[in-house]
Amino acid sequence: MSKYLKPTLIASVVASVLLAAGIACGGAETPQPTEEAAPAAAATEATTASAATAAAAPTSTPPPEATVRPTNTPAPTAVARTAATPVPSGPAKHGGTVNMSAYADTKDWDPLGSASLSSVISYSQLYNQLLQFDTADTDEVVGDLAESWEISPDGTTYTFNLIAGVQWNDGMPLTAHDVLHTMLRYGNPCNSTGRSGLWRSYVVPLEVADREGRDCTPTDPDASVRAVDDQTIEFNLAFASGAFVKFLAIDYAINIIEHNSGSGPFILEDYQSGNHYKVNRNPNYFKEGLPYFDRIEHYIITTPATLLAQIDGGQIDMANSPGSNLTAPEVYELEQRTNSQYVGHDVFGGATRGFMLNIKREPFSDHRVRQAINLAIDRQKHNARGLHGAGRGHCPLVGMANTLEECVTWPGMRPKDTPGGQEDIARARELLAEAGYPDGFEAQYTVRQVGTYVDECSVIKQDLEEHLGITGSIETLPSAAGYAKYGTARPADATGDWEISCQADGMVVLDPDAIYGGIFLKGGTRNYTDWEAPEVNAWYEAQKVELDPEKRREINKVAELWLHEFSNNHWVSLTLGKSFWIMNHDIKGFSAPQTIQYGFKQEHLWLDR
Ligand SMILES: *[C@@H]1O[C@H](CO)[C@@H](O)[C@H](O)[C@H]1NC(C)=O
Ligand SMILES: *[C@@H]1O[C@H](CO)[C@@H](O)[C@H](O)[C@H]1NC(C)=O
Ligand SMILES: *[C@@H]1O[C@H](CO)[C@@H](O)[C@H](O)[C@H]1NC(C)=O
Ligand SMILES: CC(=O)N[C@H]1CO[C@H](CO)[C@@H](O)[C@@H]1O
Repeated sequence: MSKYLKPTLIASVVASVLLAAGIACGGAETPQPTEEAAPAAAATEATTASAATAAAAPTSTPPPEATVRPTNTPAPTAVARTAATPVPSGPAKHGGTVNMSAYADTKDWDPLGSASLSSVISYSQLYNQLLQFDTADTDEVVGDLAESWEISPDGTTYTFNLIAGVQWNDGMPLTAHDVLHTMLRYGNPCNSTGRSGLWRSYVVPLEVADREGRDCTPTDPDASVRAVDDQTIEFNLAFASGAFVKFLAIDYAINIIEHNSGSGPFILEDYQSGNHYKVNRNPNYFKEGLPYFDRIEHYIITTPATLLAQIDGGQIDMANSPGSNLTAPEVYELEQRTNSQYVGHDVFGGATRGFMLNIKREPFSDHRVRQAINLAIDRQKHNARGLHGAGRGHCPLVGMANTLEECVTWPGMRPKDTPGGQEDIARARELLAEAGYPDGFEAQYTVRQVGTYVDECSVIKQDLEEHLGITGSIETLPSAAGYAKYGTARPADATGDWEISCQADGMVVLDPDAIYGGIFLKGGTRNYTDWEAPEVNAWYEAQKVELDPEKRREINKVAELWLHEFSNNHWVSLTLGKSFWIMNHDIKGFSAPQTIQYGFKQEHLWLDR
């Protein structure tokens, strides 16, 4: 058992959280949020998370030092970071054509047709959302089409007032009925949720006539979302939630229905599948003075080498997202080589790196084996060698519950070359011996050929071999084949064809709901073995309705400690990865978003050339 949280303690903590949940539900009845209060609550929550990010954010800070350890993993090239983040200079200027690189083509121009990152970075600038993340304070939710909004006293009805006079590009007025049609399409249970419909897990579920028989006509749409009049739209939530507005503010939650032309800052002029797409400034854009660029030409450049060559040749001004597939050393070298003419802006919250243990198969069905693995893994080494020192945050809720400073002192988190770290390894060996594997065992690793996943997996394997005698080989698979293999563990009567999988979970918004929903709840995208824990379900339910950010954090702290303690868990949390949004120093007005999943309208950027 863990030295720092005894089972009896866990039980009493669970009880007190359940109690707190009861209080929280009662508390929700007390008069609530004014128009500003609730969005601010959500923003505060995000701010606390970003406070941790901020420490690591200045680009002039050298990357964390690598833990040096004899190993056959290719050591990262040590490159000092010299570039400073450009500060906006002078008043914004209009005009200019900017060349951007896209790391992949779009699958669709209809947001509901594809909710993948590669698609949203393409179509986002053509449309608007009801809400968006502020382009300067990127953790704050502000209106996009909505001019203001009100929240009912019990926190479950959100009423959005649209900005008057907004038009579709074809000149037709954009009304609340258009927004409603879009939302009903996203919310329809006949369609997959995708990211465009993530908000729908907060709203009273939309019922349809006969889902099995494909009669997807909503029976009582008003129960979920309704147009009050031409300018007003109302959402009915199933429970009060501070996170709801964040999911409505991501670029995926876009309006398009009935008017293929959109209402956004740019208009698509030319698209050549697999090659480029070019957009022009919308001269009738409803936001006075925006956008600044006259034209953006997006070139689809899928390989990092080609991207670097084009940047060196001066043909690319910026990437259109942080998904450029360049490693940290490649970015730092680019900054040095160009004397900071090009800067890689740090974007955290991209993906929580971890690895999955197949709890349906021996020996991982024994929680002592999983506990031992969680204690023996070297997080610092994973960050240094797998992510070239560019990651941060090693606990399950990545700084949104316990602070990174707190959790780095926990067993399993402590650097392995410290007395605490050595103790962790010794305890891990004891646990493995108790489980009947004093000399370790052989395991199969599976990893998808994506980004740096394969390198990261070899670091993980080395650790477990060195510290616990767990040997085995790494199977690398193309992305889709890897997912298919993970899926073999889904059926109730199957154990699956994999044992340890090196994987990440991309967070759409930096909110605990996103991590629970992705990894720690039944039905989660990264929950391939249908792992489920009643304690976690209770904590999740309690924190999701808690509107007070501090109270919510307290619940999540307890949950996080329990998850990390690993008396029952399936996902070993490692590192929150970082991505880099590359742009020429003379592109101004940029503030890095909190995750790699939003901030693609580019209406606020301008060229100082
Ligand atoms: C489901 O999504 C498609 C777009 O992929 C859309 O055309 C269709 O209307 C949606 N179906 C329903 C029932 O909303
Ligand atoms: C943008 O890219 C195109 C195609 O590579 C090139 O012809 C053009 O010169 C580039 N523009 C700038 C400003 O670099
Ligand atoms: C490039 O990055 C994107 C997003 O991070 C990812 O989906 C894609 O698989 C990566 N491509 C390669 C070749 O690693
Ligand atoms: C039993 C169960 O809830 N399984 C779900 C696991 O998650 C996937 C989604 O990623 C669902 O399709 C399964 O139904």
